[in-house]
Amino acid sequence: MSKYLITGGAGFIGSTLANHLSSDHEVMVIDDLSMGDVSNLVDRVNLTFVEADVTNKELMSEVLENNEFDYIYHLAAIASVADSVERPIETHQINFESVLLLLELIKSKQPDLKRLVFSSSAAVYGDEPTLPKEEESVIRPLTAYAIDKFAAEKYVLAYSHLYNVPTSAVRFFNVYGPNQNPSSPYSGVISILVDRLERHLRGEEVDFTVFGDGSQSRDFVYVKDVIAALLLVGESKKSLGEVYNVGTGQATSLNRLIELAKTNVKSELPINYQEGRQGDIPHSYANISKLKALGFSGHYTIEEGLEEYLKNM
Ligand code: UD2
Repeated sequence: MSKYLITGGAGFIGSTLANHLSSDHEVMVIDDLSMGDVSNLVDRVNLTFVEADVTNKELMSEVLENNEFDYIYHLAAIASVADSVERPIETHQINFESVLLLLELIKSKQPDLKRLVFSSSAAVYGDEPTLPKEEESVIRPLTAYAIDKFAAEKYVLAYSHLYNVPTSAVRFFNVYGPNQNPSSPYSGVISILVDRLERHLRGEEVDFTVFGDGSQSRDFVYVKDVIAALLLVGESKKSLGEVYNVGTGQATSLNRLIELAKTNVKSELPINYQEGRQGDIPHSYANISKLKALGFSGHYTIEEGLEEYLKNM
């Protein structure tokens, strides 16, 4: 039995990881519930929930002083790019300063930590058009969110060679699956689509808005594959001090996604095409060779992931 700390552990990816681990391991979740929800956490036997903000120095210091963790997954963040543009100072405190604080606390209080895994984002690649995105591709972070993620990622990896703090980082592409909050217009497109499908099937008069002509494409990766990647990166020796793309290596257009989802649940949900979003990138997908070289093999194509997700709708 290992001991895990998961920051942002009541959020979408964090709670999926916490629920997966807490059947066999001891898990502590820290979350301020700004995006997450305690109801996402199912197993409470091996799980301790602490409602707190990761920028709270006293609290974080106490947690790291009084526990010996084997693994720390830092998933807490302002996850919305739009929010980061609205609130750059708060974003910087949460998405960057909390990481530096955590690194310093680990350096002084967690000598036996096996790994810190930091969640970065495909946003770091920005609008650089070369595809697929490789870890060594040109980085062109364009928003407060992307700049903080990239800077934090660099710090995390630097602590590995500067101070021997065992770290790794992952760059998530477009993660989807149960428990993703669809409430903001900037929530993941699949969570919004599934919410509209659910409501339409219940008889509500709703439609789904496509920004642009729907030809834009993304690398949509199912959350269960993301959990497998997070565990692999955390446990592998080779991943020490390294960053990994986490995606499927395949791009799917929004139009294809809508067609798949509608066919799957036999829905006639109306689609409303509007002008494209400012700053939207046309295409994005990952080269995942580096992750595969660690032994990763994704189990879910977009068809399989969507089918499983919609089954539990
Ligand atoms: C993703 C990340 C974002 C950042 C960015 C970097 C998510 C949720 N967001 O943004 O945090 O890392 O990548 O490139 O993973 N769309 C619609 N209708 C809707 C919602 C979205 O048409 O109701 C479109 C949107 O304009 C975009 C596509 O769907 O073209 C995907 O949108 P998204 O917000 O899910 O993800 P993305 O790639 O823009």
